[in-house]
Amino acid sequence: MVNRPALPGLPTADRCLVMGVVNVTPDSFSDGGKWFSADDAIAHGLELVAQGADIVDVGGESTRPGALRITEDEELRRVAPVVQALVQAGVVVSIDTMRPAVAEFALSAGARMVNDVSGGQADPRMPALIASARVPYVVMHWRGFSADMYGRAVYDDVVAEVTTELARNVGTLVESGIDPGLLILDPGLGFAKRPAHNWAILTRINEISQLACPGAPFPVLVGASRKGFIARLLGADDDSPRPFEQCDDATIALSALAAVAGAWCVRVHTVPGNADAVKVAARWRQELRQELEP
Ligand code: PMM
Repeated sequence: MVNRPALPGLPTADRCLVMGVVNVTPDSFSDGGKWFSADDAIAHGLELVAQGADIVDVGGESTRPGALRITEDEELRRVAPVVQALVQAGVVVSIDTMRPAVAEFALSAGARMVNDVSGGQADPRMPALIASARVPYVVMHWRGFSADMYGRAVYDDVVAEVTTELARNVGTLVESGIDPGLLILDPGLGFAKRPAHNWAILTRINEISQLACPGAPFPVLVGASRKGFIARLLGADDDSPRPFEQCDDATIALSALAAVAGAWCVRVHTVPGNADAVKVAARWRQELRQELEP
């Protein structure tokens, strides 16, 4: 099953896309502080593109578990120069924000898509902005802000509940006037999810895509890169998780698996190995298709 619609303003390819992450934050989950100055963040975004990223996702607010929110002014101060410079350099920029004012600024500066980890639930003004801007919009599965998200990581059947909750949210967004053809779904790996929940979801990406609502099948974005469930899997015998920056090879393995399973895009912190992985996956899928043809 291929979910690679042409989304306005975004690149198309006969493979899963690669979204490189630029976190302009002092405290992000896995790379906090590394690209906190605008100059470092811009240079990093350009490097990701040179290495093969199709899209660069710029975010100013950390969503690591337990993170407290920053002000809108601070978020804008962090991302504005980075978005502007990357757009001017011709980069396809995605803005990672839950705030309509930040999204609006980034879009006016030339960003092509909005990646909202709350899927419009953090700020009720976001859906109206997206409806009028008519840009691709990432709707991630989200149960609440990072400060206390693990308290909400309770599921009987995680895939059924994630798909039901995403479908409900998609319904609300479409009622607000958003074209369902512009929606990209994301299961929200690590967001109010324990390791076992993330693994269950990863093996059933297709069910996220095939949500029972108008617009399906949806393109699916997978953000597994350097997440804690990988660090736990690869941890030492004493149960200590492996450091995040040593989880990049496993992230590459997951990118290949997600791409073979039909993911539209993988969101990653390092690009070269992931860019290779999605090409390998595309070739794999081509072979599978040929086998199916009479
Ligand atoms: N994860 C993070 C931030 N933004 N956006 C989407 N769509 N999906 C994700 O999984 C996601 C995201 C947190 O990871 P980071 O702070 O290490 O970038």
